[in-house]
Formats: sequence, C-alpha cells, structure tokens
Amino acid sequence: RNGISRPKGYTVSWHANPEVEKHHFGMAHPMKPWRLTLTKEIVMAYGMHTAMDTHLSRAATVEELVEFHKEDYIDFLSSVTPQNLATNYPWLKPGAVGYSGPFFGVGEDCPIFDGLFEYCSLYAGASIDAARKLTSHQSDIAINWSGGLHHAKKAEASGFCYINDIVLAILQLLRHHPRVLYIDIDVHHGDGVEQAFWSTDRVLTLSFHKYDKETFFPGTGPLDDTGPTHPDNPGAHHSLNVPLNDGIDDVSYQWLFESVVGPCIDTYRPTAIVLQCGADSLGHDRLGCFNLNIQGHGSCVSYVKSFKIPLLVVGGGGYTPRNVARAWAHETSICIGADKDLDPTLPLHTPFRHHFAEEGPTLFPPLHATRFENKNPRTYLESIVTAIREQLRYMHG
Ligand code: V1P
Ligand code: CA
Ligand code: ZN
Repeated sequence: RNGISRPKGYTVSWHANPEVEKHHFGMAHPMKPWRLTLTKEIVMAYGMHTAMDTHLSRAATVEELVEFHKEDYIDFLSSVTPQNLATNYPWLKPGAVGYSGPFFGVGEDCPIFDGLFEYCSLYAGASIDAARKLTSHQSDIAINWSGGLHHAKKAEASGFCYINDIVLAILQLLRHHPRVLYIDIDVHHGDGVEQAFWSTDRVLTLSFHKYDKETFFPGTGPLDDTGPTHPDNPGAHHSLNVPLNDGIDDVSYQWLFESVVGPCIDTYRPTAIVLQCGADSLGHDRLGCFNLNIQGHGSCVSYVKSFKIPLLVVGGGGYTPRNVARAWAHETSICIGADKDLDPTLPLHTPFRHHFAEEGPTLFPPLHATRFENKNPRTYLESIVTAIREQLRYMHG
C-alpha cells in the first residue's frame, strides 16, 4: 500500500502461526500471547509482509523437542491439562509435602492452561523452521516473534517459559555452523540458554539484564559468571553477562551494546547469530525497570544486522502489549531495511487503533520518562566494557 519493497540482495523470512496468539495464561498473568496479534496488525498495516517470505509454522515434533528436553518432561507437558492436573499429578498440588519427585516448574509463573502443549510446540516449531531457513541459505534473516523463551530448562518450566525454542534453534544451527553467538536484550537474564551451552565453545552466550540477586528474577548473571572454569571444560569463558541497574537509557544502552557486541563478534567470529529481543527492557514495561525507547531497543537490531551474518531474530518478554507490538514492528522494518520509509504515525484502522490510544497513534512514543532514575553511571558502564574485553582474551587458547 505504501510501497514497502523487498530488501535488495538478501531475504527475510517471517515464521508464525496465529494459533499461538489465542492462548491465555490466566487473567492476572502478565504474559499475553495476543501481543503477537497486535504486532502483526502493525506489520501488515504498513505493508511490511509483502517484503518478506511469510511461513505458517508447524508444531515441533516430540522427536525435535527431546533434542534438548527430557522425555518425561515432554510426556508431562503433552498430557497435562487443567482438569487432570490434580488427579494425575497429586504431588504438584499446592501444599503437597514430603514428595521429592518431578516438579517440572509448574506454579504461578508457569501455569497449566488449556492448549499449553499446542502453544509450546507451535512457538518452538517456528524457531526450528526459522533456523532451518538460515542453514539452507533460503533466508538471511529469519524472524519468530513468538519465540525467545530463554528460561526453560531441560526438565523444568521457568519464568513463563516451558520449551526452550532458542536452544532447539541453536542446535539446528550447530549442524551447519561451527560457532553461534547468542545475544539477549530481554531485561531478564537468559539463564536457560546459558546453562544449555555452558560446556561447549561452539556457542557464545551474551545477556544484558537487570541484575539483583535478591529481588529480581531469576537472580543469576553477575559479571564474573562466565561459565564453569575447570580446565577441561571447553565452554569455560563462553558465557558473558552484562548486569545492569534500574533506569538505563537509550544513549547508555546503545553505547554499551556496541562496545560489548562489537568485540564479541570480532573475537569469536560467529558464523550465525541469534538475537533475543525481549521487549520488557523498554520503558513503561509492566515488569521491567529500564528506560529504553523503541529507537534504543531497535538500535541493537540495526547494529547486529550491520555485520551481515545469518541472523535469527526471536521475541521473548514484553508486558505492555502495545509497546511490545510497536517495538517488534519497528524491528521487523529494520530487518527488511524499511525503517527509514515508515511514517511514524501508525496506519491502523479499527478495531486495533484503540490499543494505542494511551500514547497516541505513533510508533515512537516517549517511554524514557523517568519512572526509574538511571542508576548506571558512565564509570560503571566503562568498568563493564573493560571486564568483558578482559574476559574475551581468555577465549583464545
Ligand atoms: O519473581 C518471580 C518468581 C515468583 N517468585 C516466587 C519469584 N517470577 C517473575 C518471573 C518473570 C519472568 C520473566 C520472563 C521473561 O524473561 C521471558 C519470557 O521475560 C514474575 C514477576 C516479576 N514481576 O518479576 N512473575 C510474575 N511477576 C507474575 C505476576 C503475576 C502472575 C504470575 C506471575
Ligand atoms: Ca537479557
Ligand atoms: Zn524478560
């Protein structure tokens, strides 16, 4: 409609299944899969879908899921329902005592809801499909906004994440790529991905996050946690962490991101990159505590894209749905090289326009307004960059 053309010289693929968007974690739960519907509405209203290969993703198979996850955990996820939970899994009942069997992480953060397994296998299938498009050279940038669920463990759900689609996608990439760099800009620590690959040197994980051991989920990811360092672990020094305090702004974050990611790419020379774009690092997020605008968040995508290395872009957290949708639509436009062509006034028509009424119909509302004071002085950021550069020196033998 407004002349968004295909990117010249490279291909972008979009992987999604609208069934994912229909699932509900429960009324009071902050994770809202319908934020994906809102994202897609903006993307389509701008006409961006015409510039990508769009793929209806399929559910991951059990064989694919057990490439990382434990079989009894997948059995559990595929058979549990809100109705049979108490009968078939009595030890998961709140208050059950004296039982030390499987727990699987079920609880308030990771509830059992209707269609849970369909939800999980669809977002995982999309990330696996996206990774395969990269390894088959059919795509240079592959996008799955429904993925990015970085906390899930081998046999445990954690922090709204059940299946770790990122780990499954990286396992696909590793079939063809010698080295994969994982970058995580969600406000939370990417602990599940870090843990999955902390004994290999073929994946370098790098997470930027708010860190407070006592008060902020999941409480891991200090600067000096670079993976188990015993001498025969090839994965030693292959997890990097950038712990931050409340209130970081666009200018600081962009400077820090480029100062850290640049040397990581130069030193590690990844042949593929996975970028987790959790949008809970934006200002005004319901769970987050940073002051990033859509532009600051998006600048990370632009910077990573500029290296022209095969790139898998996934979503993640993000709890103020209208701003998640703005950010991921903007980042889609960056991927297809159309960000400069978009009119910042949202071209939305009813019934979606009202979702954006709070800040007005703009793609770039000011989100930096100081709900949180910036507790990251320049000296602190400089000490992080120095430490990371020091850590990178250990990566060569
Ligand atoms: O803080 C906790 C746990 C619950 N307490 C016992 C400690 N959980 C957090 C989980 C945040 C997960 C973030 C996921 C992601 O990184 C990737 C998708 O973004 C939590 C919070 C919070 N404010 O941090 N859970 C909830 N809020 C929650 C609130 C209402 C209903 C259910 C969960
Ligand atoms: Ca992170
Ligand atoms: Zn998060």
